[in-house]
Amino acid sequence: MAPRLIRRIAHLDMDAFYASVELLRYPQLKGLPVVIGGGRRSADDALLQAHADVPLSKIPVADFPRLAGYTGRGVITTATYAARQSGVGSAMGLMKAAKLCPEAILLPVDFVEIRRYSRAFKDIILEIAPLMEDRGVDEVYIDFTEVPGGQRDGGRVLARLIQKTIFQQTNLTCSVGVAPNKLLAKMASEFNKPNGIAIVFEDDLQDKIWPLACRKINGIGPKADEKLQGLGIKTIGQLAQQELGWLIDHFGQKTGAWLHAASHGQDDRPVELESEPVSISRETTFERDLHAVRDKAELGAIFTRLCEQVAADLANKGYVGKTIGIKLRFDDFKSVTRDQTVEAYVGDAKTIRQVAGLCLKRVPLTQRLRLLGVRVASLMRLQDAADTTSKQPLALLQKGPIASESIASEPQLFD
Ligand code: TTP
Ligand code: MG
Ligand code: MG
Repeated sequence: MAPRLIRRIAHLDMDAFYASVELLRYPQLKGLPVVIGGGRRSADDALLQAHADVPLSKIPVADFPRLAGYTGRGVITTATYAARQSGVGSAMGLMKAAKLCPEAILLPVDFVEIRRYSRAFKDIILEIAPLMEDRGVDEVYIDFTEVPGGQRDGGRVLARLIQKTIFQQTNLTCSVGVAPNKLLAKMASEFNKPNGIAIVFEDDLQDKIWPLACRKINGIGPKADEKLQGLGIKTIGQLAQQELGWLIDHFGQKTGAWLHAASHGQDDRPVELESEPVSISRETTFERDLHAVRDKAELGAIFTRLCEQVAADLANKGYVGKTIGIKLRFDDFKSVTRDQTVEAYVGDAKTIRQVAGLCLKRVPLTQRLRLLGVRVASLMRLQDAADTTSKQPLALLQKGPIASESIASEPQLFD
């Protein structure tokens, strides 16, 4: 008989993620205090310009901008572990950090690179363990229960395989916690950071979880923590000693019951699979109905803004698309949609605006409009598209359906 499977859930979190991604292009900074934060500054541009003739990895360490003397309102998004030794970390003001660690190197965030590596490490995990829940830019939950190696040594064997494969393919390190549920796995992934693995079983509750501060429970924020402290409860163990009824009296039915369960390490939330979006769209209902001719300027500006928002959403989620469409609702509440499929995958606001503009020409615009929407569908991940897309996304524009004469003679919006 096959051995009974016990529920094993992993939480994987990349180490000093934004900073580690920068170190991939500047490996000479490895082991040094580096903080990421603020916008791109003249100092960053100057660095690149002054060394335009050498590879990034050859820029001398001495030439990088330092925190010392920083003035401004920027905050740290993250810091390397070397910098954390000086007490700096996420969300701290850069000016304060400059006092604690003036020699730290200060670099801006490169969101395009961040998204690329975020997608890359998740794709690597999916190849090995398909039950993955995306929890943001640098972390995921993975259901190890039925994956080969997921039970061996409490999940350590599979955790090590994933960790090693991510490192081999990206040069990035991560930390993994494997536990009976998401709640405990999330805590465990921090136990041995960076580049660590921690295994937690139900029986470890008292030794490994109860001594921790209540704040370590994902879901207990600063406010709840303050209230707990006010009631004399500092650790998860102290929380676990409270009667359920007492917790409900102080925190209400829902939160009280949750605090009770969490302090006892109970959590039965499933790992929810990533679902691929079918389309990405934005629409807006106007404050007053707008007319294609009389309100042309206002409508044009709204149309452009919608296209920019869709382009930003696509970029944030890491997609490009081939089918661009519009939706209109008239003052009598009738709606129409038009779309057009182009040859190459696109994602930039300008191209979306151009193609959506062509779609709009196919609609008679004699009635007032209540709503305008822009949608991009037939999506592909940016990363996959980069390999297949030709570099001439605009050749397509001639290929779409041409507005008929009668429609073309109607008022034209947004040419
Ligand atoms: P975290 O996983 O919280 O931190 P981290 O990956 O930098 O470091 P650790 O090794 O402790 O996991 O956050 C992931 C990224 O999210 C981080 O690299 C930068 C960004 N971030 C912010 O922009 N602001 C913040 O306040 C935090 C906490 C993170
Ligand atoms: Mg992290
Ligand atoms: Mg994280």
